[in-house]
Amino acid sequence: MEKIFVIGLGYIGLPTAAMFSKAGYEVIGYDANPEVGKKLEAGEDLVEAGVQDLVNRGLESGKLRIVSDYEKADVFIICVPTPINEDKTPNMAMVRAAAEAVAGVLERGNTVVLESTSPPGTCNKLIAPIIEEKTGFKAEEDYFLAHSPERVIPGNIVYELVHNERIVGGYGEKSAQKVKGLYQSFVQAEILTTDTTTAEAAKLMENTYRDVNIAFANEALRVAKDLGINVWEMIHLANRHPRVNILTPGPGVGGHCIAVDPWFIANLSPSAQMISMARRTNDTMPTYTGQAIEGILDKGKLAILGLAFKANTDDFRGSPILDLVAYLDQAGYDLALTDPYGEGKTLGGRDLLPLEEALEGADLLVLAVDHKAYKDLDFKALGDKMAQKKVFDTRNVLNREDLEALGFDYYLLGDGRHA
Ligand code: SAJ
Repeated sequence: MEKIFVIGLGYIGLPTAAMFSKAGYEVIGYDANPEVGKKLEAGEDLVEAGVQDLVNRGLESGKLRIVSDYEKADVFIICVPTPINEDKTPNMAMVRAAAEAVAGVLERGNTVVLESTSPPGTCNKLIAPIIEEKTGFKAEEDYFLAHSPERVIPGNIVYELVHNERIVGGYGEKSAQKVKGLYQSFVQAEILTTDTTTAEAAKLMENTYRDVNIAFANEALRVAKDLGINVWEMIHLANRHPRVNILTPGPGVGGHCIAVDPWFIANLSPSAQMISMARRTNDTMPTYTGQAIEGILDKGKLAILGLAFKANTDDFRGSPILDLVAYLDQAGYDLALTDPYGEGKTLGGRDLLPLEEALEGADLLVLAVDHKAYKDLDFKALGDKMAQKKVFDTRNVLNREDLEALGFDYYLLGDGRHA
């Protein structure tokens, strides 16, 4: 069985490595940050539960091992981050470094797969030339090269790795078929083959599609405000049409995918105006939400519940709630932050507090992320701790009647009155 070398042990690289080891391959994991390997060996959990179980099983069986330097293998899978720079251009430094390092150990007949979400042209115009310059090898002739974008949703990674359809874009047909065969070892859904650039663009368009649709929901929120009507009711009714499915408005769009990838397309095609407009609309939402809070309470202590970039994740990278916190900081509020996934963390310049402590003496509870843990809060007990019983629900997940029965003033983002 072939030996697979996975570069980048983040939220995609680790599960991918673990999946291949479960399928029987000998898998070697490498991360430029030596702490990752040390933490895994020390038994620390780095990824969501289902993934961590798979990783632990791989490590215990010896089929998965973590190394601190590049070594020879049959297949190299690049899963490094592709963030954006301040000016919204893609930062390809980590892909470039990985390609250079792979070129240092690559042998004729090996396979190179790029999983990282990347601007169209990355395989053909960045990776292939780096490898050719260093080794003289030509893609498709001397080694196989393909892009197979990850498509899994944080929170359900193991299931989606196996059950989502997968795209494999080959430098040529031989590369596409070779890499399709690899992923068939654990993917149970169809694997669709194409060329590298089409695969790169398709992945970006998937996330851009979602971003544009969320921006539409956030614009609906503003329309509802101008009309003085409740956006949630309006969307609920519109969505009863068989061909309408408006997404959910909220305090912002974050993470390292949806809020980033559309820029890769917008940069390439300045004529694609809707894409950058949608990005900007979504980026205004933390400020919009902060202004709504100012309309409810002009000063005092705010308890912010939820800091993660979305519900039920411990991922705080690029969270729009951190932008909201920065806005509220500037506006002079006293802030107490809490998140069930952030125990012991320092975010937004503050140590995260246990829930009850954050609520102590608060004038307004801001439900910022709809974590499952917040569905069954004991509002009676929490309200007793607060200085004023006021709650601002930015996700439309709390029950107005129940809260009002407990003596709370209930405010809702998108109710047409407050925001
Ligand atoms: N959000 C809204 N309203 C919505 C849906 C989401 O405000 O209706 C916000 C979330 O709160 C979050 C952000 O958008 O801040 C992004 O969350 P998400 O659940 O839409 O997406 P991600 O970033 O967790 O994962 C996406 C997925 N892409 C698509 O659904 C097209 C996933 O399949 C990709 O693999 C992932 O990006 C990636 O890695 O590219």
